[in-house]
Amino acid sequence: MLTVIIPTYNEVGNVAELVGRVEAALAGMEAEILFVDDSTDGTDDEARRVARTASVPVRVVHRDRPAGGLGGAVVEGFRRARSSLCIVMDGDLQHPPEMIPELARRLAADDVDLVCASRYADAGSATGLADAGRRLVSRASTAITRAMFPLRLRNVTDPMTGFFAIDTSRIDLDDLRPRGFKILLEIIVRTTVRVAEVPFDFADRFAGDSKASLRQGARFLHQLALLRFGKMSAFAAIGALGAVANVAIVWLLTELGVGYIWAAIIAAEVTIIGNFLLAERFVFRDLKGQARGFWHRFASSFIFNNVESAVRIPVMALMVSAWGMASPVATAITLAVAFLIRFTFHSLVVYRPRVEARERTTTSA
Ligand SMILES: Nc1nc2c(ncn2[C@@H]2O[C@H](COP(=O)(O)OP(=O)(O)O)[C@@H](O)[C@H]2O)c(=O)[nH]1
Ligand SMILES: [Mg+2]
Repeated sequence: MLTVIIPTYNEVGNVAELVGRVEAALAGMEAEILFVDDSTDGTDDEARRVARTASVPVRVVHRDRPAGGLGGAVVEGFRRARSSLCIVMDGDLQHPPEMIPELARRLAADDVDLVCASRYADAGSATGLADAGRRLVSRASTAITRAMFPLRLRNVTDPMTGFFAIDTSRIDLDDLRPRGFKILLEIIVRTTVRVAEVPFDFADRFAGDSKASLRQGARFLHQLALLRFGKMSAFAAIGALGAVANVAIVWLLTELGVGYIWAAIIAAEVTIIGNFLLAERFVFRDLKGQARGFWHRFASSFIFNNVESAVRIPVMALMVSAWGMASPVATAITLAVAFLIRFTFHSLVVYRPRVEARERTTTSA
């Protein structure tokens, strides 16, 4: 038995086509389709209408008070499903229903509890993301998220995908705090599921408009902050300490009669090295074992930080002179962006596991 859970919010133009393709994909399987609907456009009535002629059971749960948005709808679907084997997919046909049998088959092999359909695994693609801007946002937020959870997400290339198969008997639904769009991330980070991936091509929407928005983006950042404050804030604290040390060293050296330029260079390099050693000890301790050797890590971190400072200062100057931005604002923005890039680089590149280490853990997170 398999339950296909489809969260919907105003997808009235997609329901008939979707059910048609899902039922074709489910041919020969014992399965049901479960819509968890928060719409105001009659998607639920349309689903009930289509259900009458469908060849698989179609149930519709309409939530009058939609708690937790999309993530809340998915968890509601888990609770109401007749089967603990569930497939979650979007209601706009961006997730090809023809992949359902493959996901179900992979889940049935009992070495995994969760199978993600990935846009970013080797043969997958994300061309259905509306424009270059959305693609960039998706790529960047995926990289930052993977940087924040390098161990859990080691083998998960697309933690934001909404297309996955899961055995819900392997997780405790009460552990989840769904909010907004990213329920899969919530599951992977808050539970201890064994994860596998299959690639897929993210298609264009069949009908209607995307509900992703800046507001969803803000919720997502909030969710990330709640899920993991640890690593990133420790890294930030070390960075702040480094900034203070930098100023102190410049002061001390100039007091001792060293020229300002030399004092600044020495202070910068000393802080870069100091920050690296502190981050090794306090932030990335758990990743050291599987990463490359000390001198490799040191060299990549050292080079990165030097390039980063060399680039950051002219960029800041440009923002002030060419765009007329106030210099404290320009400084704050470049520092914030540089911080995110630096953290992502360290987590994903400097402490990247060696190939053998990665292969040893292909299915567990
Ligand atoms: N039940 C429910 N479904 C939602 C909500 N927001 C979005 N969805 C559904 O989640 C799926 C993905 O949303 P979509 O707008 O396509 O996001 P995008 O693919 O990232 O552009 C679609 O099936 C939406 O109808 C919500 O608040 N409640
Ligand atoms: Mg969509």
